[in-house]
Amino acid sequence: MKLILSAAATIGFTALVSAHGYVDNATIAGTEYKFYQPYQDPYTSPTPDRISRPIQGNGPVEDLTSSDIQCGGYAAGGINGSSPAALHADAAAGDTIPLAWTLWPESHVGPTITYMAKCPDTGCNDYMPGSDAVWFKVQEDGRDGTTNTWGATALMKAGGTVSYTIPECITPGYYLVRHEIIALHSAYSYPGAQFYPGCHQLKVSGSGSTDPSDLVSIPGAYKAADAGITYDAYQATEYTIPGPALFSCSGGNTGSTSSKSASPAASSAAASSIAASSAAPVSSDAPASSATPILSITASPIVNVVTSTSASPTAAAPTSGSDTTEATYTLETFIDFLTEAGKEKGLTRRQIEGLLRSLM
Ligand SMILES: *[C@@H]1O[C@H](CO)[C@@H](O)[C@H](O)[C@H]1NC(C)=O
Ligand SMILES: *[C@@H]1O[C@H](CO)[C@@H](O)[C@H](O)[C@H]1NC(C)=O
Ligand SMILES: [Cu+2]
Repeated sequence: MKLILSAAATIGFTALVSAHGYVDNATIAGTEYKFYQPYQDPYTSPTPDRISRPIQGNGPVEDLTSSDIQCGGYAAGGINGSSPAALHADAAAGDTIPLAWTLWPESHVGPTITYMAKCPDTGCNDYMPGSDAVWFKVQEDGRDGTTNTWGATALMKAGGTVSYTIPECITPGYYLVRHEIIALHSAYSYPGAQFYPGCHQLKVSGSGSTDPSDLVSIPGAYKAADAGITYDAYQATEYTIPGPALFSCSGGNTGSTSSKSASPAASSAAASSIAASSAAPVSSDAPASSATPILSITASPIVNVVTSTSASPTAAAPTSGSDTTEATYTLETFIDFLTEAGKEKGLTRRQIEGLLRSLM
């Protein structure tokens, strides 16, 4: 896709990439831990010691078979999976741990899921699970029936958290926790589901003696054809959370906790603020007959695509209306739109973000 953006410098790449989210911090046994900060830690010397493993930006992983799906990473860019963190957070079996995400985009509906894996007795800080089956699921929160309330909904307003509980019965020791959101707004075909995983390290105390069985590997636990991976989120159909059954100390199917709030309204307010827009022409290698869309980008961030005829973009736009000549995107959904369009050309989302970055 050839893309020309001019006068787009009104927004910086930071605005672009901070459109997703990541776990900013967690309060564990009364102590606040800042998590890995993808836009600060790599540029800070010395690198801050964290309990959480590095993530590469906050873009999604889309390949289920990639090592990136374990704890983050950027295999295509030469970073094969994540790497151990320096610290462990002390916690007790039975503790509930709230994970505070940065504001999550409203379009990115989907479940939250959390796994744990036992690390060697020497700790997690030189441990990479690789393809070993070591993971058990401790938290999952999918869709509330056929409503628009999802596990991720609580994170769509400032201050939202997702909590998991360390199973009370597990053997004390070091554990790696893998927590993710799966965004399903483009999941109607595979690849399409977007995974946002991250891992942190715990030292768990307690008197339990259970070592969970039926462990899974990650990658491996999810398949493209799973009902929870290829799923049309725009239909009112029940959702099946992918992966293994939730581990429970009683052997039953309980133990999931997640705070969920009723109102998903927050981010549209942000979207309708600030209007420092600047018009910028965009051309693509779509058929020459199609109208040149005009892009106006505001700091909100909002992208307006206005076409002078009713010619529609090559991929489904997030807004509907066949005669519409103007589509409003958040920057986020605009990138999703470009990614969708770029798929035909074999472009990945990362390449598109990189392309936009190089133009700004
Ligand atoms: C990258 O990770 C995969 C596992 O996902 C592994 O098979 C492969 O050997 C790794 N490559 C390197 C260069 O470490
Ligand atoms: C934790 O992260 C949330 C979400 O980004 C933020 O609102 C909150 O201020 C953070 N807390 C601390 C103590 O940094
Ligand atoms: Cu996205």
